[in-house]
Amino acid sequence: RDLDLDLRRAFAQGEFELHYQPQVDLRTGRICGAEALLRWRHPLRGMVPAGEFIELLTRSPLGAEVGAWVMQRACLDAAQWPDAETSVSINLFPAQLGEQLAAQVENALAAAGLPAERLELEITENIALTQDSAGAEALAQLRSRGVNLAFDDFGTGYASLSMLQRFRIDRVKIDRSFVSGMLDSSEDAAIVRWILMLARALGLRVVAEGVEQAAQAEWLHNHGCEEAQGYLYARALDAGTLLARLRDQQ
Ligand code: G
Ligand code: G
Ligand code: MN
Ligand code: NA
Repeated sequence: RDLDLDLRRAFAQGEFELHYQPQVDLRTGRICGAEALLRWRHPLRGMVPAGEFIELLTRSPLGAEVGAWVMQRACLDAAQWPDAETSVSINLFPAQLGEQLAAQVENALAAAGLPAERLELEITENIALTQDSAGAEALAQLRSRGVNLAFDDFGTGYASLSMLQRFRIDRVKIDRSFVSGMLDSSEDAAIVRWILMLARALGLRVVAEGVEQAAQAEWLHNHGCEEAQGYLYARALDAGTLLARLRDQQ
């Protein structure tokens, strides 16, 4: 069975969906943003676990097409959200990073009528290190237009610090491996405290990923972290469910 072919067919048949995991303001408990996460609803197999296809898309040229669709879909969905402050975050595929990225993002924003400030692009070190300079330029250009840039999985890479030197960004996402260990391991706690300090010194916002327990949220809040994302608040929700939640908190 050729999974790559399966993916092409699935994409062509509209089996991909975007779900959204809320990001919560730790002071108020309100949803202030959401990360778009790709889901595959197979007609026979049901929901295919992300681990079985996203890694493959990441290495496939199909990633460029799926990534462009994600961009459009996420901007259209976010334009429906009732609070004009709620941001949407998108994970970029490596194949999206090139000079065409700026036009792709501008077109998606324009088609949806979404202000650039409401969009955040998440990049991993993996992506940033393999990219060409045209991709880096496109990111810088988009940022000067108001689009936000975030480092995903911050702290897990080999070059987290030099990444901060090379890219102007707005926010870091503390990887969930640190958050999950934080209350039991003094090393993990020290790393999280250090990321928060570093971010403050650099004027970056921070969101902690993988928050599953109220005690973790409280610890993060007490240490100056503004936002959190994780199963404590919600898993990724389908677009309709997220919209209903956002309306409820209006
Ligand atoms: O959603 P989890 O739900 O299991 O996602 C697994 C991995 O897939 C994460 O690392 C996440 O960043 C990545 N991922 C999910 N959706 C997308 C997407 O739309 N684009 C890219 N590039 N990665 C995604
Ligand atoms: O790599 P990225 O950060 O984009 O990955 C997001 C992934 O993290 C998705 O697979 C999502 O389902 C998963 N995730 C989100 N919240 C939690 C959580 O609280 N605990 C765990 N274990 N995984 C989470
Ligand atoms: Mn992410
Ligand atoms: Na992450």
